[in-house]
Amino acid sequence: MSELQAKHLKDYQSPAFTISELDMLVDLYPSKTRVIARSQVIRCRDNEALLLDGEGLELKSVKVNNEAYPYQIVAGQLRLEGLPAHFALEIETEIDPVGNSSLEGLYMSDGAYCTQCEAEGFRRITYFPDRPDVLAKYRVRIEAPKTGFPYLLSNGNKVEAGALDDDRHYVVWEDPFPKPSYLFALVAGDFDLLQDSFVTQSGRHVALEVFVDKGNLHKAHHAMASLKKSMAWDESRFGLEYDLDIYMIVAVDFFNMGAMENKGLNIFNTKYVLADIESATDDDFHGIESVVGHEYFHNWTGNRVTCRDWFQLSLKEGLTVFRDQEFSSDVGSRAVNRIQAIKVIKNQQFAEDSGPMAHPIRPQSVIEMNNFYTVTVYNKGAEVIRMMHTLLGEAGFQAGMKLYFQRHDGQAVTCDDFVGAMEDASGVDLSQFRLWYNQAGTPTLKVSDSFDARSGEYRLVVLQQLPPQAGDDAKPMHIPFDLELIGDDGKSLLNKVLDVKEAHNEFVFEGLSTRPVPSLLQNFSAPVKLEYDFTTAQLISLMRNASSEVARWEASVSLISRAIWGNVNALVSGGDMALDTRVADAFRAVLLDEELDPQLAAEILNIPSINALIEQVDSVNFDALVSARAFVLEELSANLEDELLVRYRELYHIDSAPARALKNACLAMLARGGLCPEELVEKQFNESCNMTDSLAALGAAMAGELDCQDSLLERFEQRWVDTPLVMDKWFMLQASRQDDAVLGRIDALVSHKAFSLNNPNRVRSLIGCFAANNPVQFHREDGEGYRLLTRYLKQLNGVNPQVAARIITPLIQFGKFDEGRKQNMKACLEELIGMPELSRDLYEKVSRALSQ
Ligand code: B3K
Ligand code: ZN
Repeated sequence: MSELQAKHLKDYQSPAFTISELDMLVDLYPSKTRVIARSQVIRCRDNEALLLDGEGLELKSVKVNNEAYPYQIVAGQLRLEGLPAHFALEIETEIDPVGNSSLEGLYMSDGAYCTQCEAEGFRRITYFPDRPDVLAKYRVRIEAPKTGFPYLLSNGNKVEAGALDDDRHYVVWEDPFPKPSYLFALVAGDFDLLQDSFVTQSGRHVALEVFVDKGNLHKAHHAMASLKKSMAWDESRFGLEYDLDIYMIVAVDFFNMGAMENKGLNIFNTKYVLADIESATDDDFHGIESVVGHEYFHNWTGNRVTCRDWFQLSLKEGLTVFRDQEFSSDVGSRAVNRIQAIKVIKNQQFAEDSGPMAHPIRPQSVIEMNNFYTVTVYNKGAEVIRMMHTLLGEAGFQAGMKLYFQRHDGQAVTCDDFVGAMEDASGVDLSQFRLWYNQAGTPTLKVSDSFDARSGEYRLVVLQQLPPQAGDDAKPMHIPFDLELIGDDGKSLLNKVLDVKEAHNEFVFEGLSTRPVPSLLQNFSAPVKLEYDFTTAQLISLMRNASSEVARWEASVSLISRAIWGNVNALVSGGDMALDTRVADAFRAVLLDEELDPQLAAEILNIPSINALIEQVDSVNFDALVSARAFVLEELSANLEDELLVRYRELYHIDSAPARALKNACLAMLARGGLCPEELVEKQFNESCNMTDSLAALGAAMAGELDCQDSLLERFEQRWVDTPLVMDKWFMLQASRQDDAVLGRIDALVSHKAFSLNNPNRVRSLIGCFAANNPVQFHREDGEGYRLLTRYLKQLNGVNPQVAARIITPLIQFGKFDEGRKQNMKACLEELIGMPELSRDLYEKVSRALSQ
């Protein structure tokens, strides 16, 4: 049980020994790879034993200064005592890459060797102080057969290569930058290679290389273009240049997450590299650009300055997500990117904040670190950085970044160090703001207002309420509150960021002739919930007149959400459902507005999902919600049918991503209303030469339950059965089907030749997507949806615990559901917790859920 014990931030101790240099030999064999690690070790504190982490290793020998040395293995760690102040340590271990289905440490992906070391995977390669505050210089020699493994890659620069006996060869890599073990990478395999180069602003020539599976070279160009764009953007916006002579990206099919920023050698999930117009959607292209950017930006925020300990993960992740969001916004639509980021917070992060895994962006205790690569640490973390940007302004923020690098380049530091640099460079007091790092949960702002026509005074009262997750001694936070006041004539009267710092705040605005419409928390200026009793007329006015496009979208979400909740109430009280014609008219105006960015119009027409709606309330009548949402969609669709068809036809032939987005949003709305003509869908499917349109047609056929849906699904499958990333889309469509037969179909698809429980992308597409994106069937009253997920979680627990723990999320977030569903979910969790070999990953989540 000792390994199930939590580690606490308050117990952090600096390392007793550090490693200045590591010289490694990795002699690759499928199930008996030999690793010899020679470290230069320096003692930092006297009278302490050297403790090295290790997991699943076969230890062959331990030497100190070339002599065999006594050791013990205590709780999985290698323990050496009585060591000198400075010595050479040599450890030989043997590992089994083929048998490694967890995809952590060294493993095989489709015949190639590759590694994943963050957070604690290096300990599966050799015994080592596997913690981010031990920074060493690496020299790595890789040996492998020439056949099948012509490319042998690691971090830094290639310094030596040559032939060996038995058709084997070797390459030696040296990374001049000291790094923590989590940034180590190794790849050996046969690939197609796309080469290019980049000249940095100071004139350094950098070789750029993208390695992909054989036959996929034509799908690597967008990733390469995205890399060059990212490098140029980081120079122009942040003044940051690349620092090695080579930057490599390798795409592998078996990968637990999106990508990994290993120094000089990024390893990517193929999903975030491979794309061409036929097989990838516009969203896929956008995703690739943003992930390539994200990993590249880590070179400074993460690699040059890294985390002292894993509790500080948001130091690099929140900041790097902020940077990738800014990149996407500078090179694309700022409003649409902001809307997408807001949706992640409201639909997923708020759910995490109110569920059993709630944690501050700097968690205080952790059992399995991989469980904390969360929307809270990443996306709320990015919102916290964004708030600092709002408070300091771009110039102040950039001054803070500069000071941060001046002070900490080459170091492993804390979130406090980052805030300290921001504070010192800008002179802005961030002492209260620091609470964002400590307090979990989502604060609520309750806003009310009054207007005195005689004095022309408008008064805004903002009450700040802290959630229970913030703890008993929670204190009010510093919340930047962006406000616009809009006059009767639709003109902007004031645009300002207010500082909300107290539990009770009042703001008075003078000299107004009429009562203004307030646009509150514009641009989602803080990750908080907002309560204000908007009238329908106010929301419609905001949809039309708010100067922020994001605020116009927010108003549309509030308007349609209220219509849905109104109908939920009608259903519950036995009344009739109805849709206010003003609501339909407001959406009609969006469709008719030729000035509006079509992508923004598409966002407005994409009515909030069931899961998004659930996040707006504390408890839900699920069945009534499903019916009310379907009713509102049908009404809206019927009301707007003519305009939807006209807009659809106008956009049909326009070859641009924004036009496709709006066209397909029109199609989807028609389909959900049962008003989508079959021939329209078939025509689009037949004529489409891009994945965006093909998939949208297929989705419409399924949403409208058209007769052609099965034949289209079959044709799609036949065409793409050998293209795994496209089959993922097909699995997702299958998993999202709302009819009762979906459960049986999922069980059958697990035996499909394109499916494998060992491949995380496949698992996420079929099983993960079912749980996360098919609420109607997942939350079936009879509990069969929960039981289906549980069956696969039990299998995955032994195969890949990290992926299992990721897709369990909807099963532990039961707090808002009725007693019957809660009991069904809990029964599944009880079954899991009773498993004999339950992984740390699942144990942490399941036990937290059950003790809620
Ligand atoms: N740093 C990696 C994530 C590692 C996840 C380990 N479970 C990718 C990223 O955030 O850029
Ligand atoms: Zn990252």
